[in-house]
Amino acid sequence: MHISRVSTILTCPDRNYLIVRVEADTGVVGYGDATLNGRERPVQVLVEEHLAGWLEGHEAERIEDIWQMLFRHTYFRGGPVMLSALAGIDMALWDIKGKAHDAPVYDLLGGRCRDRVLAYLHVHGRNDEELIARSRARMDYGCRVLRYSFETPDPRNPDTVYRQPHQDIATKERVEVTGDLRHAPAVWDSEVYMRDLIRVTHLLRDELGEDVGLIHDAHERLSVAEARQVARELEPYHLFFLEDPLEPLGVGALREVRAASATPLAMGELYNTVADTLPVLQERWIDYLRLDVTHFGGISPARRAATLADAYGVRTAFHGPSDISPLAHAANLHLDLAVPNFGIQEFVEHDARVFSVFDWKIDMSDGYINVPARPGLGVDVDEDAAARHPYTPGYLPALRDAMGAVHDW
Ligand code: GCO
Ligand code: MG
Repeated sequence: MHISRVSTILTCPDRNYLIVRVEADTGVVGYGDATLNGRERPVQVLVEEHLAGWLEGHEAERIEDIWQMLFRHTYFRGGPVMLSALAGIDMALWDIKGKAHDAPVYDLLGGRCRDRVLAYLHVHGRNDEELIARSRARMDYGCRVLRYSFETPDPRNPDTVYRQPHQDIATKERVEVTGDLRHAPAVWDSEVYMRDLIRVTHLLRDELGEDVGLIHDAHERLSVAEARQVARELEPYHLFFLEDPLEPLGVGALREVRAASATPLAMGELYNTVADTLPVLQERWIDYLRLDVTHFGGISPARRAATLADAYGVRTAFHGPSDISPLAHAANLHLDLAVPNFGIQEFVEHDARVFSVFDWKIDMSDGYINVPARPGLGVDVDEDAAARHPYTPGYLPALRDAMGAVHDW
């Protein structure tokens, strides 16, 4: 079975998704996700103009060989654009292999280590009442672990609200989809946020009790001193984990956050290569590795990194936001079933419009996802529907502090 054609589909049923489509000479078609939020077009050009031609004629089942060739051949390797392109190709090849052998990808990865997948959803509140009510609704739905975010009015300036990024679809106010960088940026004050974080976490524990796992994403907005303080002050509320207390390149400083507190830490959604994960694993600075399968080059390297993490007692918590498509979410779930050191799966529900393009239904009950036993990744793409939703440029918002200086978003 040889690759006969590689192409891309860029579609915006709700937000932008870049799909890589690989066709084999047997007629089997595989799809993979190559979406890089806000930078979709460079990835598309890379796949179509630089990689597709080389792939055509290659044996479709030699996934690792193809991956190594594409990764190393550039010489100037790495980075999110390159690795997202590779991820789209890698996922599509796993999809083809699964369809050709009539097997779900998790079976090709060694088979299921578990029957179902523990997942967490986002919950966002514009005020305390809403956050508590929405958390209770999630718990009534069966959720065992919640990732909470909230809004804090500036005590000195009531017109200003500090809020964390979130993708709580039900609020219909996702902070992560804006127009473009020319729009007035949001403002940020870490001191006000930190004070409120401790207050809100205390409130949630009080109101929701001990039987729900709590996750908070600091989204790389803190300094080392701030991260240390927050991790320590959150300790009494025993979070499931505190996510991204520091920006990824500042990993060395994680040692200090680790030393300051027993709060479990999670990191990894901005890593692109296995080598990026080494310091945090080797030093055991994190408890959960949060790779984004689409920005990490796909299923093949994510599997390698998970194996490495296992050796250091670190579990997986793959990134599952709505800015990657159901194809990537499916890839996550196949890995979740197959890796021994699975921890938890982030799961942001897509807007209903997304399913007009991606035919995929998962069943979540009692806080766990049951993965359908369909061949390949198990997601069908309606290419005509995709064509009806053309690409619409969109970017993440920008953040500035009270002095007008750029702040990590
Ligand atoms: C998360 C993430 C996302 C990112 C988004 C950026 O933990 O889910 O932080 O929400 O902000 O993927 O495009
Ligand atoms: Mg995050």
